[in-house]
Amino acid sequence: MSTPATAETPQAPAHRALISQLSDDFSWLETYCRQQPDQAPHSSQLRLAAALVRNTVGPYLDGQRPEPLHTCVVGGASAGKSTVVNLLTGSMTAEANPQAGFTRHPIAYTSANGQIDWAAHLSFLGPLQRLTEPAPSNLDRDVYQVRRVATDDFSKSLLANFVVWDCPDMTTWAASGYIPRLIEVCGLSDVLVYVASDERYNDEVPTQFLKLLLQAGKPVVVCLCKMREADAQAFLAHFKSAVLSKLPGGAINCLAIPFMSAQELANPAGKAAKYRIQLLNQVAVLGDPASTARRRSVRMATNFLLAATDHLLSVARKDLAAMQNWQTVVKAGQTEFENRYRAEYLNTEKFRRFDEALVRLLELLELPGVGKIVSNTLWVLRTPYRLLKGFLGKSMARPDAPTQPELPVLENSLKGWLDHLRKEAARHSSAHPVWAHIEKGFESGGLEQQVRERFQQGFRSFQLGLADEVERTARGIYEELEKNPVLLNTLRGGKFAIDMGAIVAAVLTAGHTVALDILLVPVAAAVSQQLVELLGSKYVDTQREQTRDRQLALVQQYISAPLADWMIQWPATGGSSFERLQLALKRIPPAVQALDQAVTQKLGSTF
Ligand SMILES: Nc1nc2c(ncn2[C@@H]2O[C@H](COP(=O)(O)OP(=O)(O)OP(=O)(O)O)[C@@H](O)[C@H]2O)c(=O)[nH]1
Ligand SMILES: [Mg+2]
Repeated sequence: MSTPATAETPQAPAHRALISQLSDDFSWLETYCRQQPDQAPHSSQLRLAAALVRNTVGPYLDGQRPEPLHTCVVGGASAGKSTVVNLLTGSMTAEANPQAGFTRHPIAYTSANGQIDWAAHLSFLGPLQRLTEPAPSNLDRDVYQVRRVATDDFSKSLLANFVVWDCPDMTTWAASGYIPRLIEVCGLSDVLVYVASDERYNDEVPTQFLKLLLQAGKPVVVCLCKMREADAQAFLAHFKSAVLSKLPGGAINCLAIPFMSAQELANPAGKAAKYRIQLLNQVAVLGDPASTARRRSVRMATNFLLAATDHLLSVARKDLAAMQNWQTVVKAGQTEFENRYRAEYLNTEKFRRFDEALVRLLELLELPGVGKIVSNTLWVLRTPYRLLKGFLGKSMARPDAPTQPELPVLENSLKGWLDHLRKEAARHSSAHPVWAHIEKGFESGGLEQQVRERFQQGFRSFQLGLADEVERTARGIYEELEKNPVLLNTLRGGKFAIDMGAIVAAVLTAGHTVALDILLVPVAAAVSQQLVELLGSKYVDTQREQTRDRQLALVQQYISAPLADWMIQWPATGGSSFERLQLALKRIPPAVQALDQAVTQKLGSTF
């Protein structure tokens, strides 16, 4: 069944950008992972993810038609893969060879007159280059080749719909170098043929590989080879119970191809036909109709990506934990820096301007005009109080603790912060490369110098921000009142009422004793004044304290917070691998979601 090529949709470029970014990010993580000795299985999964994106999902979203489907023959070294490929194509073109690990790069077999425009798709098979000249299958390079085969009646029916891929193994000592080639083609495949021989059917590495393919939702046909014909059924049953039953489910068909004679091997389309036909049928049924098979491949690919994203990104878990630790240490240093600034500078700073503001505030509360006479009278009455207060103030006041200058306090606090970070970096440097990178930054990378420069910039901005903050707040104390005559008059009236109330109370208390009046009235005037001053200074002190808080907030805003943010990000900047890592980690989850949505939209309701 054939589906016409879909005209390119207007969204295609957006899909392409998404596909290329996502496969790049997975590929970068794969390379990153390969550098870490304990992460080898993980790198295979990442490679499969990248391969699914660029070889299955990308072409589908670009409107590539489903035919031909791709079937890939995989398995351990010498399992009989190339032999099975020959059965599938009905020819002897795949080099079966007793040397284990003979096939070294993927080779596609297509019918003599088959289209090969599928290979022209952008980023097809990622880094694998297509060979333009024929080469033997043991050529060990990041390449693939396409071979055309003459078809007989049976293979015509298969090769009309399928490209058959012969793949390298994953089990020889050399395989670690070319496993990525194998996985790249697996990402492309719509149907997999997994080959295992009677001797090595239960080996750990190929079984793990089969598991990965099943997890990715690939339909798999298992071909068990080389056993004695009489043992075939028992062997199949044993493989199912010993191997398959422990693996995640999947569309699996299982068949046996007993040990063939040399004549059968040499004539796959004729003498080996009885084995061949059942194999062809099993593969063909999984690809019928092709459009359904391809849609299933695409759906399974995005399902796998969605389900596996967290696990795929867990390669970076240790790195993230180290970055997190660094962040915690930097933040703790920031708090310490701010506490020192508060204790050593802000708490010792008197903000004298507020004392002047208090004087102005009290002056304002005096009555103007006719009231001035009353005010002056009260002023005279309070003379003894003023003199006494002045005397007591002078004799009791303790000398002010000298205020430390602000910049040196900040510089010392910064020094303490940086010293602590340097020590922590040295302490953890052997635990993780992020810390080693930071230690190197301190030792030779000019990290400290850069922090100091940023501090100076921040300090300048802080001073600008602060410029008349204190002055403005202090002035605000009386200016607000000046601008609000109703409130001002109410307060003045209130103060006057307190003064008068106090005096009247004094006169009433003294009765007709003039001498007592002369004593009590100034005392009452003084008490009422003391009360007003107390309220005024309380208000001004609150403003002073709030100014301290505001100043600390400004230090945070202009100096400590930007410095902390910059230092936290530092390991992930300047083109370091941690920068690329963070970028990949940030972009992959939303990209997988977007890809899934695009696929869901295009697939419609059937999948
Ligand atoms: N006589 C006989 N030999 C077989 C049979 N199946 C495979 N062989 C031989 O076993 C050897 C390995 O088979 P291949 O098909 O090359 O195996 P492969 O999995 O492609 O091996 P690599 O590419 O090296 O990983 C070859 O010499 C085959 O001729 C069989 O049924 N009968
Ligand atoms: Mg081979």
